[in-house]
Amino acid sequence: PQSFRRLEYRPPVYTFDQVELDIALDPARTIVKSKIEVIPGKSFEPGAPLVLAGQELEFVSLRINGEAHRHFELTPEALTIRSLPNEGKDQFVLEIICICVPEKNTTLMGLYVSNGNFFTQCEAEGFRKITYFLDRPDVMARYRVTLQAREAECPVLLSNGNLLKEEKLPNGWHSATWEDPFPKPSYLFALVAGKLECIEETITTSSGAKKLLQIWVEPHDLKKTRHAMDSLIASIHWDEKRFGLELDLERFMIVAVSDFNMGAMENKGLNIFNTKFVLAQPETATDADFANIESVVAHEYFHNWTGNRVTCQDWFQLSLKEGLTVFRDQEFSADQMGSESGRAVKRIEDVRLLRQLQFPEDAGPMAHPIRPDEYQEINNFYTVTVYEKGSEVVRMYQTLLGRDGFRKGMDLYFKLHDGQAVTCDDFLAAMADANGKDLTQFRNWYSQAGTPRVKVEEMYDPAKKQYHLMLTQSCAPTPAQPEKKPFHIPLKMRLITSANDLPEQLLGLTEPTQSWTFDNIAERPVLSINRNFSAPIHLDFEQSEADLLSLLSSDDDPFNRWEAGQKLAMQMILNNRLPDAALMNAYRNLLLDPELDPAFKELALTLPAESYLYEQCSSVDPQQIFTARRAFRREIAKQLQLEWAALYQQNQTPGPFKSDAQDSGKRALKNLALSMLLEADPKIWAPMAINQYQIADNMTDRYAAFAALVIHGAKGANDCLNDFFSRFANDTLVIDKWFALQSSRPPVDGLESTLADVKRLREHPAFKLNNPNRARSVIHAFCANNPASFHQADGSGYAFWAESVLALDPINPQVAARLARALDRWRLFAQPYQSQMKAALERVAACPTLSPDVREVIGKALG
Ligand code: B3K
Ligand code: ZN
Repeated sequence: PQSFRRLEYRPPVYTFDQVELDIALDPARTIVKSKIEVIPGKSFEPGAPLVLAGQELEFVSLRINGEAHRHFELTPEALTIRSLPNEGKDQFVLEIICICVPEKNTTLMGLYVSNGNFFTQCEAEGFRKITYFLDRPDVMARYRVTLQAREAECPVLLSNGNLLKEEKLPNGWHSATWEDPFPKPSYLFALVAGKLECIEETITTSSGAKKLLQIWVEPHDLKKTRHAMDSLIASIHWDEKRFGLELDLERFMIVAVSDFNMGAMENKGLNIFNTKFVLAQPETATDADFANIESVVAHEYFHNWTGNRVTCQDWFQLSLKEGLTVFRDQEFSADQMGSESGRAVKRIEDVRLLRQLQFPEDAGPMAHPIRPDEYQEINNFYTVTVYEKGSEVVRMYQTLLGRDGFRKGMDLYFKLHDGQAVTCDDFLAAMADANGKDLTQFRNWYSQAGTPRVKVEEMYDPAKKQYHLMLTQSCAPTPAQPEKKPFHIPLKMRLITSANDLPEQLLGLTEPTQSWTFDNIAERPVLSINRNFSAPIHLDFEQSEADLLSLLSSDDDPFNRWEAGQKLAMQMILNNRLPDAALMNAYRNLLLDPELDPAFKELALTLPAESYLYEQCSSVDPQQIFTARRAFRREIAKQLQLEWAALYQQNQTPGPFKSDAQDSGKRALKNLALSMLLEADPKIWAPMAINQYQIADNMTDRYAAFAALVIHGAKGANDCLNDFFSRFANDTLVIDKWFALQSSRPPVDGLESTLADVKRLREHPAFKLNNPNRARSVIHAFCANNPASFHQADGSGYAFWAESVLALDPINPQVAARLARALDRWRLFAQPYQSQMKAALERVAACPTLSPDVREVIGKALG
């Protein structure tokens, strides 16, 4: 398979200035005419051919400076044009006509049809499926786009930028012309056409300019757009306030589409979203959905500066825009929580996700630095490493430089690079230069994969009243990186004593081993280190249970308070122990503490995920871990049954539904209490869950009750399943939840296996393999979110996985490749699981027609 390497980057030979597109939309035969001003690029040499990327296109004609041109070659991937006027030294005008077939396009890259409407997805390399082009992010051009379609079928015609004109054409056709004043790479191009309606608002931005905001959806979804609009407005104001960044277009549009490979896409002025991240009403969306919508809307909006105004030189630099934009959306969401404890809750959620998903990636066969050096298929590198670890790396700049220093770095970055396609080095240099800091060693975070480990050793000398701390860092080998250089690791720490008078400090761990001595420490302190998760590392610290309990009950850093509880639970679960009296007491006190945020209590009483527990083992027995974790949970459920019952009553949220941090935190705790009660005794508590299911006025409560019944195999679960389906039969996103809940149900004694259910669900009339959300709600939910059902000793889960990857791949390689990742960590598992997984991987590898996407994932897993 072909690999692309970061160090092989060459600037473009030619580049584009002005691009005119004329697109006549027809599902069976869309005619694309382009007229492009071509000029020499940075690597230009006289006589060099112009090589344009193109895929799955029917070529019609080529003209240069108005004349038919015959000197070209066509392959399935490229159009190579030779004998350019004056050896290409002068600007010339290239005109190409080609045809594509949107209705046949199931990959959802390029131009495709969803529910009868047209949409595009061009990042990373989808534009080449629309026309022949220099489809690379360092070619930035100005676009003027005319869309034509039959008015009856496509009354709405949208593209990037500002609307210039609309015209009636003969035979029931019409057209709209859009112009984007900002130069952009092709991956930010978008068009949307069809029967859509919008809500709109006009806002005034910081400079006093009026801007039109629109959210376009299918007509029946209009009533579900308010929350997305509020989120957009809040994002616009936040970016002005926190970073001084203003919306630069007269109009900003969001469009929702139900067939979409990922969450959303930041096309300039025309963001296209998976419906899942736009549509919400209390009756149909959970608190988690509301929060996700807010953060994805913010994320795509923030890309307007971090990604669009300043873009990436090449795809190896993806984290330049993604890590930074995730950091920005995390900070935004934290601020939206409205309190310090809310910010901590958001931080815990983000770290939990990082450790559940990114740590395994960083320890597996697909491990790569946040700036990868090699890829076969770029779509495989939109990873939790590039995004979430990338965000942690950006956060470390802020930790090292302070908020003001970070802002100075951002200001310099925009001052130097607005309108350019740049690299991660440029970002680092802006941060360093704006603050007069040497960040040379910090670069290792960009070049080295793997999660660093920091070993903590401490010693207290009561005679000298000295505390000694020794930190040792290491990082396990990852593919192509046997040896690692030391990282610059910022560690927030505090020594906690009964006087409670020592301040928080920031330690910079830069050497392999480093020691610190703290004087005048009156008594043996309890160490609180890596506070607020200041660095994305593993801590190897054999802290006593007594110290962990003390942190759990009183660390003033909420993250480490939570972390102490997680560590205690993790150690006990992995040692097959049940919670002891001391831990139970700590849990009880925490739950009863009136000062603590309900959302924090919910997080503190939620056990570490199985996927995180796996990473602590050298040989994983998934059934054993499931059983130990479940027994541990049941013990907490049973011993605190009275407390759970009280919390259930105390955390009701009467009055009209609000998706704010306070109410959603209460609902989270109340619904954890409900689930714990069913864990303790489904017979007694099922009626309360059924009642909640029936009277709920919002999806959070209805779904939580439903899920608790299904997960605990309670009586009444089946009635709920039937009721839920018929109640929401017309709401695709809610039906996705119905599928996903059944596929992610862990094993229940006395019930048939979840795999049997999943196989039935695949035959359900409402199941569609072509629709990514629906496919994910059944297949990915089972293979990636239901470890105890998936990892069966007889390999039946893995066989289902292999069949599903092979079935999805010819339809949609990106969705298939995502699923293929589910077996990444096969080498970590004990027998017989390991051999069974290997056999399933080999079965997929044997397919001769695999997409490059799946081929890369499977090849690296077996490699
Ligand atoms: N930039 C897009 C992701 C595109 C994925 C292409 N396979 C969404 C985002 O990160 O905002
Ligand atoms: Zn992004």
